[in-house]
Amino acid sequence: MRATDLLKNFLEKDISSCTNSEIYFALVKTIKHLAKEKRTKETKKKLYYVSAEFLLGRLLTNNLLNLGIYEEIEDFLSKNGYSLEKFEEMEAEPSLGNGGLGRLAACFLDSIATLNLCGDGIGLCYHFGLFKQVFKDSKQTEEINPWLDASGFLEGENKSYTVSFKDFSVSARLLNLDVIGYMGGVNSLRLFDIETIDEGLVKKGIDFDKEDIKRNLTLFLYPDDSDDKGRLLRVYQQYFMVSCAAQLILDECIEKGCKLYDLSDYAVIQINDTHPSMIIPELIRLLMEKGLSLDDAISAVSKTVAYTNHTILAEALEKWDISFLKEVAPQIVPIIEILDGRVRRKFPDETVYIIDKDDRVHMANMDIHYCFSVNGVAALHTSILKENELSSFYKIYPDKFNNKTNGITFRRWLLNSNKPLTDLIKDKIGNGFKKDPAELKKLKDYAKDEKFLNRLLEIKRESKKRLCDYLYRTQKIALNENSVFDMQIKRLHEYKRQQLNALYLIDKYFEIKEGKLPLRPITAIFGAKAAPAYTIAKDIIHLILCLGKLIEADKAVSPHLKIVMVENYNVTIAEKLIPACDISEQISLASKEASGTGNMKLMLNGAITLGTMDGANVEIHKIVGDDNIYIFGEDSKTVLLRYKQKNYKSEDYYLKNPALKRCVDFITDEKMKEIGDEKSLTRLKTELLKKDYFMTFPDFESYKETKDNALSDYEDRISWAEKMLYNISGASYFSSDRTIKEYNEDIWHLEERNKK
Ligand code: 26Q
Repeated sequence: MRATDLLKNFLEKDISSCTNSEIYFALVKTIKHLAKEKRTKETKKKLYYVSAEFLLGRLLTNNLLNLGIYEEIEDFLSKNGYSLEKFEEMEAEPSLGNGGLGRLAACFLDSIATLNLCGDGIGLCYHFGLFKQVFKDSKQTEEINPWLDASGFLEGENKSYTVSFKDFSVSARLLNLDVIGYMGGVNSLRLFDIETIDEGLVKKGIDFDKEDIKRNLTLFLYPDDSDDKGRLLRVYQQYFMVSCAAQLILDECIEKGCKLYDLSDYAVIQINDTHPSMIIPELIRLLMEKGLSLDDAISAVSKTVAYTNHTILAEALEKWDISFLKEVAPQIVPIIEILDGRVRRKFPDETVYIIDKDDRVHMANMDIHYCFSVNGVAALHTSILKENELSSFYKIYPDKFNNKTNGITFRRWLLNSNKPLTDLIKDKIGNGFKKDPAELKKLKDYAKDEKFLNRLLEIKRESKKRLCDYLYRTQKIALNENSVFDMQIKRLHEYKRQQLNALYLIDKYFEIKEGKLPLRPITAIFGAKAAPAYTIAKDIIHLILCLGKLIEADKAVSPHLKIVMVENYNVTIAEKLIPACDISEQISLASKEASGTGNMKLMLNGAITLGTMDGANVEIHKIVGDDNIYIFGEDSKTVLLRYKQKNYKSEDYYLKNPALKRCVDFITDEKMKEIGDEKSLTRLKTELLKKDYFMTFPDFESYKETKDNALSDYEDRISWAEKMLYNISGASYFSSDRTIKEYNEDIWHLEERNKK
């Protein structure tokens, strides 16, 4: 049956007498029906991608596109006087992720299904997910973000598991979400919840009783982990997730005829960072319960689980006090002790122990010893893991280590979010790139085609105009569409150095005051949430919002410079921002950003990167070449050496460089204190002067010079368009289809599924 006929059936009456909500839910039903029809038999071996986060974004239009019925439905609706956009906007974005790691998991699910591989995601169904960011008095405040009722895509399943904690147990409820590949297969995202959840537990903002585990377990994603109660709750969540996952995986494998010692013939489990690490002892425990010997259980699990590392920040590597694990799930503690004992007997080097001398369990260490694959997420990141952070492990297990440079799905980040650019590309090189991203390279043939380059510029202009309308309509933010759009959109963290960008903008403010006007007005756009307990990150948000206000009110400066921070940056807003970006800020301290994926989305949409030699920027640089990217700052070797020498003093740079000093001092200038909170601004300034752990100051000069070069190059519109073209075509490498093919060839070894 055609999609429109199905839709009409689900509407049950003539569309003209339906409410918007009836139409929305009929659309959802149509999608679910078609997904069910498309499902085919599973292959013997299946991938389970276990992750505490899946940052999916809205599903409606992406699903229509992937099913190949977008145009048909759009046509039908418009003939009846509706725009599809209206229904798109009714969907609440699932709130199941923080940032890069969660979004990567979502891109991977899309590519796995598109490539017709059999692989499900497993995670948790957080009712309020990540908080909603609301600005009050130029500060971030946090509110709950309910999304479940307004989605419609989740379906309850008739499966339930029991998870036992030390003093009590909970019943798990399984929810299913169809993952529909682009002209490909259909898989599932399986999300676990508890039966006894109580949304009423949430008091003011995002406060709730952190000790009432039976009622709070799946309320929030990563509850505040700045105190022990929050940390303990996080361990409860993790154990709940992996215990459900392990039970589900074993059930499915047994159903297919698995005898358990041959588990790795039926399952491969990719764990997304260390958050699901407890799946290793939990699976060993369950296999032994089902009759396997300890040795056989350890061997079966070690052949099945693979680990991806997403960070080299020491503070983000999870270590849990063994007392926490004893409090939550004492049944896995003896197994962890056995695993650690085996390591200790084999290796003299204390740094590779799982349990350290302070009785803390190093989750990554357990993963590396007992997984068959360990991968980093960009070439530089993987080599830093091998040579620095994890070098003692690399010596022991050189063959386990491999790199899988991240990627993004072009369906969401080009086909769906930038239709005019998609059409232009299609006109030039045909439709092939939609299934085979390598075909994007063909665009290079048009590097000297002025007509094509002008069209690229025109599309960028139109996207900027659309963004202006959207931001005005939704957030009352008014932008000058003829200015340069410079964007830094990512989680707020000191290592990402939003503060460096802010210092540049203060410098620009001074220049304008002195009469040195930019060639064209500049709009600096930020989008970022800070972790609720991360004080300095919130201070940086405060600084940016105050600067924005100060400049807005200064009539001499405001025609030339505007600073805005969009509220509650999420996937939905990213899809509007990215097509409109001219300059993509990727300015992390070299060695600290594992990969970055926003950098890939922005280049794919014709933004030019201004960045350090960090994460995947290094590979972007290699692909597009010096002329098509703006690289500045110290490289990772210099930075790592400085950390080793422990002799960095930010104050030296401040005292040596009057321009820098003037910008830093301005943070607590009288004008700023009039607008902002003196305590917060002073704290931030002191942090920079006395610590600056992420070394903002040494890169200030080269950042300023390089950014000013980019702004001046921008004025040669045709040569800028050529840079855009090289970025769009070079982005082909960063398709998550390429990444997933590599995972499959090197780690998973899944066969393709039969197609319908
Ligand atoms: C750990 C312990 C306690 C509480 C929270 C956490 C925690 C939570 C989230 C640790 C890490 C995360 C998220 C990390 C993340 O998003 N990493 C990003 O992963 C991307 C995908 O690989 C990379 O592109 C980014 O460079 C990396 O920062």
